[in-house]
Amino acid sequence: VEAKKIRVSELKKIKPIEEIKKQAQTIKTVSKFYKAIKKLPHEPIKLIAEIKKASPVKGLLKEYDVLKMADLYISSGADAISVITEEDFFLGSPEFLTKIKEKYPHVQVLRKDFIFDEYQIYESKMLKADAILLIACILSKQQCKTLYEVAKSLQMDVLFEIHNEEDLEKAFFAGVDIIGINNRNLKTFQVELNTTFRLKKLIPEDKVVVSESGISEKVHVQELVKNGVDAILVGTSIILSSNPADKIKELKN
Ligand code: IGP
Repeated sequence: VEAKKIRVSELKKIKPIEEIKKQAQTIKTVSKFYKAIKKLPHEPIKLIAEIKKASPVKGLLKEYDVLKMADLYISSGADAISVITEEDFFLGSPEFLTKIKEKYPHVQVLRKDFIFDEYQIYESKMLKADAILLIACILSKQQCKTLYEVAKSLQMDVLFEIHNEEDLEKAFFAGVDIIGINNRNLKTFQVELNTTFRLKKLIPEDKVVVSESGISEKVHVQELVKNGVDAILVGTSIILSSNPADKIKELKN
């Protein structure tokens, strides 16, 4: 986050916040991300498929063509796409997101990055993101609320990511409508599906709940459905599968 803060302050010198804000406000698109990932009672679980090339834990996952992968995700029934735009640790790029959205304007695209400044939210709108990720544990309670409201004012949705009960308090304070429960423990990097089961019970029924990270098997999905989860966010197991299309179909149906 410290490195990103320097980057954002550099960006502000090139294009001041008032300017990017004005530009972002002229874009009149309205996000349909919420609707795309809310599961109705008799529907299969919703799946957000992630475009990522590397992670700090696993290093480089696979080299692939981003547009081809997006094409495959969409034709296999993914309900939305998450694009990691973070460049230093995940080898992402903001360009990946814009290219996907320009080729598939109807597909709902989430920008995954470390967002802590409203400047990055205006930038996300300019990149054509439908939704952004806000990670509770890197933000203060007040920042969560303010950044959430900035995104909403631009007609973008927010996937609000939590790891524990303390983060969940921030979600309530900010008044978010989509909560992502990250199963990856940030200290040990172990994934623990139990995190979703534990925290889901504390979330009111009217929220959309997404279980994130480490989902690789149909049995995981069946358990998540039983626990009332709306959607899953899956990257690694799809990307590393010898047949990503079949993996998506297997997890969803
Ligand atoms: C996807 P996985 O284990 O299926 O590749 O996980 C996603 O949950 C993970 O990439 C993620 C992430 C994040 C990445 C969740 N929250 C925040 C970067 C930043």
